[in-house]
Amino acid sequence: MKALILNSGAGRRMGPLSGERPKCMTEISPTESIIARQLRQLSECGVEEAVITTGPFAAALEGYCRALGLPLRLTFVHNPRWAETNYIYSIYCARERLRGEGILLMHGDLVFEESVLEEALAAKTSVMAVSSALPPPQKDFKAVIREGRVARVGVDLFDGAVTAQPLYKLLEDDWKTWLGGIAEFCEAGRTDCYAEEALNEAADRCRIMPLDFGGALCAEIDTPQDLAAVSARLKEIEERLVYMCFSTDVVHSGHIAIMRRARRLGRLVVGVLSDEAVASYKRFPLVPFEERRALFENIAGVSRVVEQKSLSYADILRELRPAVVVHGDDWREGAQRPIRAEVLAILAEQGGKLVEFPYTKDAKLNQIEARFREKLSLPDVRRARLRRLLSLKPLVTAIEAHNGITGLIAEKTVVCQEGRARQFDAMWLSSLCDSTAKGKPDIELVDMSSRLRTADEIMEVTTKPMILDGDTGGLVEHFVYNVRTLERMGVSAVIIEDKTGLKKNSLFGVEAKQTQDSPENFAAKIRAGKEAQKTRDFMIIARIESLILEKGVGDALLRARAYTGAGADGIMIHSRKKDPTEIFAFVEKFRAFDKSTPIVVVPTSFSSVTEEEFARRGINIVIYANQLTRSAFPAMQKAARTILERRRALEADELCMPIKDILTLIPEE
Ligand code: SPV
Ligand code: MG
Repeated sequence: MKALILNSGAGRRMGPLSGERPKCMTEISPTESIIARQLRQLSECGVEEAVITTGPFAAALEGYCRALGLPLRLTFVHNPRWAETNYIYSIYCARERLRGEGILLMHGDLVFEESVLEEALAAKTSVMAVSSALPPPQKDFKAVIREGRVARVGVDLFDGAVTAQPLYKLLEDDWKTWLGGIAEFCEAGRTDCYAEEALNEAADRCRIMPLDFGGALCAEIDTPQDLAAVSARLKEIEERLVYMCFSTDVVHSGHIAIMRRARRLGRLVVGVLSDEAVASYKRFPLVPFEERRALFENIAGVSRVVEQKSLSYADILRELRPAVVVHGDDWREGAQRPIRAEVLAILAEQGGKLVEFPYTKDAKLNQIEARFREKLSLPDVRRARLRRLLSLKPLVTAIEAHNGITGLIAEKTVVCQEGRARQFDAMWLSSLCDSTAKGKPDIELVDMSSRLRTADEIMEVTTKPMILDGDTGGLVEHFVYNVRTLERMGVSAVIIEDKTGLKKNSLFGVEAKQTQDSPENFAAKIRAGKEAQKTRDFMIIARIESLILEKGVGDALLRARAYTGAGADGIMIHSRKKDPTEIFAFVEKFRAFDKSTPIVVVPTSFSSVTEEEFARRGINIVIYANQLTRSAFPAMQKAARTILERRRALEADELCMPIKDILTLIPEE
């Protein structure tokens, strides 16, 4: 869209300020004049061409504007009769340059906030800037609004008129009508009136809607008093704190553009989401917090970078009390909706406002995200992340996965509650579920080659860290090989249990004959594994079966000391009792002499205990070891039974996911 800026007037009311140069060259801030600000704003908003009418000091104005070097095509049209005519005649002089398209029309002494210009440009209809918040001025423009349209514009209207400013966005038809009226006026010699008189005569053929800028800045500078008031407002706007938060690892052109727009609203403070908060709602950040912070600190126009520690804005908004929060409008729907609602409530309390820019889905960004995901699934990157998470979070959660689809559920399931997003941190490759999926008992019958194939299948479609259930670890001679294989694959941890001989699932307890290894033998296995491993990231976690085999907390503690002494990177304490008392007794006593070794629990039996309680008691990893398998099987059985009973599939349909959903469940990349 083309802009038309009217600068042919003498600006006499400015006194000496317009004595040697056009009024529009008056400085309104230490760095900008009225016209420099207008032209910058236009080019920043995507306007490519401006037609400027000139009067006195035409050459000086043209030279000045061109020297600004803005990416705008500039055309200057001189009104030779500027001293005796009004701007209606300047428009008439420029008419040949203004035909055939819509126009953004403004007076050369108008100063406005970007939001006003942006809204005008975004309007689907022709608009004129009006304010319902400001009292109608005595001398300046007012508009009469009738049936939602601008019916008359002038300085002498009073009854029911609202404040108006000479900033119009005119669609081609409306502009053509008005321009035609201007030509008729001028050709009839009526050159000493406002162009709006021609508009008023044609008003019933135009559809110009009021664009209410409320209390935002949009004002003409006619006098030195106006200048002082506008300059003070601009200073205020510049100081206004504008906040926006990013979770991204890469800053691309879309982010720069939105920051540039945000910066125009005031002093931009950028929040960078903490690693933990990013990991909780999106995926693990590839670039750690400190580097992300540095990234934003080095972006022009960002005045300060702060850490936002949670997805909820509540704490940071209460601390910073920004006048404006900026966000893409994509958060109006979906998981972030409650977070937006909370932001709106706090801003209402604090007298701030939310500005939302249209969110554009960026194909390039999707590609970057896909590449990041690939990177997150690389062995070195994935392996290290369990330790990273343990250092970041008081409690890490893992859920079982036994094939690609359960891996995807572990990867992608997110719930948002009370301004927080929750997802699982890691995956547990359970021997029970891997065996069950193959219709086999959990007795180390599914051998390590098969288990590794399952691990690989899951890893192919996920990025989260994997903890592998290593059963007894097998023979020491085999275990050391397996440790290296797991490391190479990018598995983060293996948990081996201190049993020997034919292992049966622990949840049988003493009902099945099971033998516990001696603490010395098992410690030796751990030591051999630790010596074999090549990276520092990989973890060998020792699982103590003393409580399962009813040997008591004392035996478990003895073993815990031996295993950590042998280099175990974590202790898993298991129990099949509903009552967690024994588990908690172990944890308390263990923590009395070991504050840091991570403790793992599998609350299949003691499932009533919450994560908050585990964390409070000093437990670091909670594994939900079999819930996906146990929930899927009854559903499958029920569908199978229903079909058999009804001898058709209709009744089973309501138990099933729609075909459309299953086809799109896994998008093609
Ligand atoms: C598994 O999930 O295979 C486990 C945990 O080893 S448990 O079944 O509780 O023994
Ligand atoms: Mg197992």
